[in-house]
Amino acid sequence: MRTQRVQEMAMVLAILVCQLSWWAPSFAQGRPDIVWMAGGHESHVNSVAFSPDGQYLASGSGDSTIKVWRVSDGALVRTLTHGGYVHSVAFSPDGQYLASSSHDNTIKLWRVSDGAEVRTLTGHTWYVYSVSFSPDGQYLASGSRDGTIKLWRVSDGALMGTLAGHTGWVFSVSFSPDGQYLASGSRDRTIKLWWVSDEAEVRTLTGHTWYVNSVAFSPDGQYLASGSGHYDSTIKVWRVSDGALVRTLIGHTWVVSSVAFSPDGQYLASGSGDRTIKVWRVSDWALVRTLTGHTGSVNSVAFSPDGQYLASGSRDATLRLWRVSDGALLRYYDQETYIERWGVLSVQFSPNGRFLGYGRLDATVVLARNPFWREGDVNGDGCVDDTDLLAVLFAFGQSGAGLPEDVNGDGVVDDADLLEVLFNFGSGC
Ligand SMILES: [Ca+2]
Ligand SMILES: [Ca+2]
Repeated sequence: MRTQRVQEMAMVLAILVCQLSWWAPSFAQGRPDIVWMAGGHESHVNSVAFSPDGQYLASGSGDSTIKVWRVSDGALVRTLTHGGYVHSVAFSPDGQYLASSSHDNTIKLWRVSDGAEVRTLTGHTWYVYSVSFSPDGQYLASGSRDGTIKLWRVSDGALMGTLAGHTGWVFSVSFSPDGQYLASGSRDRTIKLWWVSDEAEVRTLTGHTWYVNSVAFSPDGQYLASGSGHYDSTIKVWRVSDGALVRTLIGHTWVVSSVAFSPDGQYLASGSGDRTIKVWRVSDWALVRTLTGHTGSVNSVAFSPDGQYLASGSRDATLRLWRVSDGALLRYYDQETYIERWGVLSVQFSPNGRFLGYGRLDATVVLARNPFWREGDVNGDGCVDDTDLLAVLFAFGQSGAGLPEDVNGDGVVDDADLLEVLFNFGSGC
């Protein structure tokens, strides 16, 4: 059946290639394209995360719950009650689990398929700020206000080790792309690098003169970037192999709240309390662009999976979408119920770049369409090609809400989606 379909479609492709004229997307600025807005939380939304298959968006809130939303229509799939203020949420790489960290000093692990609470990880003695899965999904790391990082085995919840040494709150933890290292940023003004295999400290990176709010590894694992608080306001770039300070990136005039590398590793973006986003070139660490326009602190920045766009969420209650190549502001998603600087706290692109999800201080979760997503780019690499065609063929006949291969979003992967891919074939490549 499928083989016959493939043959039929190959014929259609041949006909289409003869008939198609070049299709060029329009990049004109236009109306925000909000797919849905959901207001079920009772307190601010601190953290949002897409499931790896792009079907769900999870939101963690100060109301002590996590809500799981269906991306396709904004339906509330389930509400998970943690029991304390929820700081962060993260999906496991295989999409089976959702982890949440809370002010009740615990981490909870939930099964995505039925919302069952798989286990509660206890041991921290103060708020758990951040939680992160290792790239292979075997481990979970948690950073706490108690000054420690704990490493847990996902399969049985065993505590593999407590990484002690920081003398201040641990704000953020991150695994290196190869899963060998764990980095932690602390209020004690240092970053520590740890071996995951034996839970030992590799080294302490010193030099920041104020709190280290965020850390991020470059996609190739070579560098670690750290963003610091307002009496420092710099980003430092470290070489992971020997801990050498590669560069101090100077320019922000207030707290650096978030740092993010582009997926292709060419750029580093930083969001700041000085209301700007800065884009740095990794090859020479030059400041290539300062994105201005926000009228409040920038809380969160995220690159699109194809690396061409940057989304920023701010305390000014807007979400902005920028083009990396020239710094143009392309979209401006305003909050219609503007009251007392109800800001955007967390923003994420869906795994294939089709959507933007963000959580706001006014308890709302928003899903917006990325207007520059290339129709038919199933895997989100910015190019519509064989890979996307194969993905649709492979998923042919599947039905369900929010399947990434369901290009036209009608709930079934069929001829229509194949045609969409064929119609846009070659776009962006
Ligand atoms: Ca693609
Ligand atoms: Ca479809």
